Amino acid sequence: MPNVAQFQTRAMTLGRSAHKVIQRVLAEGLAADALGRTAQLLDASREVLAGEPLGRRERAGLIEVASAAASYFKHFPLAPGWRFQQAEVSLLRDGRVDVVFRETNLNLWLVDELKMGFGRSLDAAIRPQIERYVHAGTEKWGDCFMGVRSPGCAPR
Ligand SMILES: [Mn+2]
Repeated sequence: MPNVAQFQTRAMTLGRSAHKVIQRVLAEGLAADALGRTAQLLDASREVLAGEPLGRRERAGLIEVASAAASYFKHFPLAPGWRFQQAEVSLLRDGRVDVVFRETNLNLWLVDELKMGFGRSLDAAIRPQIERYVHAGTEKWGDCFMGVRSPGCAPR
């Protein structure tokens, strides 16, 4: 029976892995058809988890990561015209944002700060981080900055 610390370590590994899967699939472009998307998410999850060994219940972990990433693409699609710009962007001295998107016609910018786990976007602990990113994005892009989304990505 794993203890609480082991569960937390596993949750952090799964969260970090889901971030990487989402960033990778955004960079390569999400497959247009449902079957292609499933294969793409599972392949990316398998490759990312190869570098993040879980030690136990690896197959369950693979499905959790792929499902969390799938929930991001299902629930947080971008409007037409928006494009992935870059992952792991240093907006601040003390942190990097997970994803930056750009709308090229109007030169607009948007930041996603991904959160693993359903409902975590509403956690009070996340607010100061999001507020720092809102401030930093406004300094960098001014009126062209649309804000920060904090998508809660969970297997669901
Ligand atoms: Mn994040």
